[in-house]
Amino acid sequence: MLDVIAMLEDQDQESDSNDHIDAAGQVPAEQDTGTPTSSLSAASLRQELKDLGIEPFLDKYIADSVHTVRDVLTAFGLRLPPHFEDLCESDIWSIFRIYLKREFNRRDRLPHINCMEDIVKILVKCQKVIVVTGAGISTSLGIPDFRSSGGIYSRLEKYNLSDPQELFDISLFRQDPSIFYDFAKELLPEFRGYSPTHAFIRLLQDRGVLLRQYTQNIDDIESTAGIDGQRLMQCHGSFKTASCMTCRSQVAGSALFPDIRNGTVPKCSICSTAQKKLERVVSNKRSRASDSPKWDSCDSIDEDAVASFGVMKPDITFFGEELTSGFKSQILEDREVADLLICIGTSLKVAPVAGIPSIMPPSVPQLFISREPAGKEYVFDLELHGQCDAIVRQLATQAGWLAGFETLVEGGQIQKTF
Ligand code: CNA
Repeated sequence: MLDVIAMLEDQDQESDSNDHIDAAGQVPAEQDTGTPTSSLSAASLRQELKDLGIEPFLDKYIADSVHTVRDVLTAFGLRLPPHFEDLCESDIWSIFRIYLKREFNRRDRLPHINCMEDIVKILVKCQKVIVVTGAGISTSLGIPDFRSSGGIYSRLEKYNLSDPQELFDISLFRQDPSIFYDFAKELLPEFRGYSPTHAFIRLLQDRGVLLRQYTQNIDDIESTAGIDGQRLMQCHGSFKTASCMTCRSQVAGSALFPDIRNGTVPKCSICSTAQKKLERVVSNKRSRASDSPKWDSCDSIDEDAVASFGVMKPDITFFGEELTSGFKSQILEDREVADLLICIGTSLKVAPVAGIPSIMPPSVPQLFISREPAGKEYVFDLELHGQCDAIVRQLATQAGWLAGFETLVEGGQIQKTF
């Protein structure tokens, strides 16, 4: 249903101030010019919703029967996409209620944060910073992100996937691991180094103010940058280790790198010696070998398990797999003590990391740094748009930390191929 709301918002071509409902709760009649005559902006409506609460707001604007739900949605600056025009009133009601609930719960921007100087004042004083990172902090190292134009999702035509996320779908991997390994090389760093943005996060750690970095990245560059394992939550796992799909034995991720770079499917050294045994098990699925090793102890083996038999998989979390253990309890603990949230280089499209900003206490300042704006569902106190490496350099400069920052950046440039 939230996607439906996003669709409504995508239709919102105009700014908040263009659609109005008047102070007495009247949706003004459109004049011949089509321009609303009212004086109360969508922003004021939102404020009123927060002040009154959902039910009294509905009492005021809907229960009078003067306005329809569609009127009020329009006044909020939302347009129904053409293919929604046929929805019945009860469906529109459901969408409207979800929208109101979300608006009601949306945090308010902190009024004292309006520019970089304001956030720097907070940065130099704060003690417990949560940094949420995404693929954008590694693009300057030549690792493409997912969703930018030119990112990985834009290059997947040849795989005929209905959704680019399928590339990281565990079911597809089980069916045909070669699809993943055909492109996985793109995600491996070419050399051991880290970006200035990684250096900035390390600087926060060195200054003793990094509470935790929650990274969605799987490239494990945080380790190269020296982020302490206790301060790091690799929410989607990483290439640091890899496990066999069948016997679960674990190896260092770098053992797979030659295969990944060649685009070949890496195999488990333990299971590959047992290939003949597998063939026997497959031909007689119900049979059990008397010496029953771990990998054939089930009653039947399905075709996907056969396709991925003995295949090594980096310990990154695919869609359909459990998230890194401890994420939920850790973020709930951290939110209680954090005094600043910085999100860098992420489109905030993947749950549950995308939900971190909304679960922070509203009084904790929130900064967003990325090439593109955060979605409309987010309310950051400040968004700084552009190359994150340049923006964090500016922040370090204004905070008076430039020397320490540059030293760390230099350390990241040592190019050593794997
Ligand atoms: P995404 O959805 O591709 O978004 C990345 C965001 O970063 C985009 O909004 C870009 O505009 C922005 N961006 C790109 N480059 C820069 C830059 N130099 N400066 C500032 N902003 C920039 O990726 P997310 O991380 O949000 O999505 C989560 C996915 C991506 C996770 O599951 C990851 O595992 C996955 N991923 C990781 C890597 C990696 O580990 N390096 C690479 C590609 C994808």
